[in-house]
Formats: sequence, C-alpha cells, structure tokens
Amino acid sequence: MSKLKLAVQKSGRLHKDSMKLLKECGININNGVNRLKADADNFPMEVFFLRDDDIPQYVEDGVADIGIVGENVVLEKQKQVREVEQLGFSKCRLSIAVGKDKVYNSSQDLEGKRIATTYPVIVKQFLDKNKIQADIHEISGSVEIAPGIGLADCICDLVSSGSTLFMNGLKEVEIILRSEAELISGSDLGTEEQQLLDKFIFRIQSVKRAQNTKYILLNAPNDKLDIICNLLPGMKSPTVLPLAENGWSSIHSVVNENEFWGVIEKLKANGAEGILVSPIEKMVL
Ligand code: PRT
Ligand code: ZN
Repeated sequence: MSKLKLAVQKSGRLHKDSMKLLKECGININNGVNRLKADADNFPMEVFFLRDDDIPQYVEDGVADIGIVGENVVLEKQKQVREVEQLGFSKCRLSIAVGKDKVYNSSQDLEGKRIATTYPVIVKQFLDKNKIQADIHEISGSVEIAPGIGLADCICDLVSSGSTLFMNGLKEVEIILRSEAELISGSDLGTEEQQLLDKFIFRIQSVKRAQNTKYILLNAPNDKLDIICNLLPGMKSPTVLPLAENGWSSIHSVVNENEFWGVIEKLKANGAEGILVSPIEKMVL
C-alpha cells in the first residue's frame, strides 16, 4: 500500500506547529532524536525532516508528495508545486525596512537604492511591478545589520514582532508579502497518494474549523427560545432540551470565535442565563 510522503522542517520556527498539526489530525509520528525520517503508526504516512528551503524542491521532484513550508519560501523558490491549504501558523510579513531616521513616503523612494535581502526573487517581482530600478544585494543571513555596516541602504526581511528591526535601528515601511505556513503538493500525484492527501486535507479542515468555533450551552426562558435560536444557528440548528424547572430550556450550539462577544451580549440581553462556553477539538461536517 502507498504511503503519503510529507516533508516538514527538521528544526526551526515551523517544526513544532507542523508536528502539532499532525497530532491534532490524529496522526502519530514516532520521531527519534536526529532521525531524518519517521513513519506514522496509524496513517499511511512517512515524514521527512528537512531544511525548510529545500522542501519545495523535494516536492517538485516527487521525493516528497507534500510539504509544510512558509508561503514566503514557496514564492521565492518558484518550483512546480501546488499550494493546497493555508495552515494559519508561522504568520509573518516580508517587509522593506529603512533606518529609523530616514524619510520614506512611497515605494518610489527605493529608486536607485541598494536593498539587502535573502528574498531576491520576491523583491525583484515587487520592484518590477512598481517600475522601480534598484540594486538587490542577495545575502544569506543577518540581513538587519546590512545598512549599519554600509552594505545597503535598506533591507527586505521577514518581520513578526518587529523587535529585530527596532533593535537594529530600522523601521518597517512597506509590507510586500503576508505569509503563513501552507501545505504544498506535487503537481502530479498518483491516484492513491491523491486519495490519502484528500483524507489528510479533510482532517486539517476539521481541525481548523474547530479552532475558530466554540461550543456553547445556556439556559433560556421558553418565551425567548425563537430569538435565542436565531442568534445561534449552529451547524444545522441548535439542540433544545427542556429543563426540570417549568418554562425553561437548555440550548446547545456552536458559535464563531470572531462573533463570540457580540453574540454573548445579545444572548444575555434576551434573557439567557448560565452560559457555558468550551473549546471544540474537531469539527466534522
Ligand atoms: O534551518 P532552516 O533552513 O530549516 O530554517 P530557517 O532558519 O531558514 O527558518 P526559520 O525556522 O527561522 O523560519 C521558518 C519560517 O518561519 C520562515 O520561512 C517563515 O515562513 C516563518 N517565520 C515566521 C519567520 C518569522 N516568523 C521570523 N520572525 N521566519 C523568520 N523570522 C526571523 C526574521 O528573519 C528576522 O530575523 O525573525 C526575525 C524577525 O522577528 P521579529 O519578531 O523580531 O520581528
Ligand atoms: Zn531556511
């Protein structure tokens, strides 16, 4: 029987959340320390542990069927891979930064400047799109020190909290890409591998949906049931059960994390009491 070969980062910012996602998808990986590959014991999957920069190439070559990698790396490497599913972790932005005292009004201020970056392909696309002529200095790391040592006028690098820029006397002036971890696949998987990938995506989507949703239980007077049920449409419709006390019911439903507080306020205003909210582990539709 075929196995789905998944490439994940060996160590670094993507590793922990990639392994957590597998766990939440019910896939057990027994990863011995320093191993390069490991098998799942309850899903036909084999996991390769690699440098993140190499993952798009391995997936293009078919050495791995799928991979988990930052969108920034996928766009920079320009390999023949499909972007299958956004995973919602390792969020960051690829930004232009200049010295904190420099004036910057628009991307046109980059004209004729020297930009140090580890993302020459994405920066070139950005410059071309905005019809800007500038020198790209590709360097392999510690980009943030380039302006300070006179190597470049500005940089283009990944930013999350912004503290690295701040500590190096730089300010973020232009976001050229917003990135997060994503699942990629080869463009031509075999039938069995594609079926396994579809199962894996189904599990990922159930996990992601659950992360955005809460389970809610509350008590409501029967004369307010209609209004309250309308506020809580649930997956199909809410569950309504009679309470031992006459004239009251218990309502069970789900509520979207983003609308959560607004809905709670309306429920209370309509007489709901004893509202309990708990996380959902998986949500299968
Ligand atoms: O060894 P390997 O090649 O596998 O790993 P790596 O060192 O190349 O990558 P790693 O682990 O640093 O990052 C992997 C991926 O995490 C990146 O490709 C991004 O998709 C994502 N990611 C998210 C980040 C950041 N946030 C991030 N802040 N990658 C790097 N950074 C760096 C950034 O380059 C800068 O040096 O963190 C610094 C800025 O952070 P703040 O918080 O100070 O703004
Ligand atoms: Zn890397």
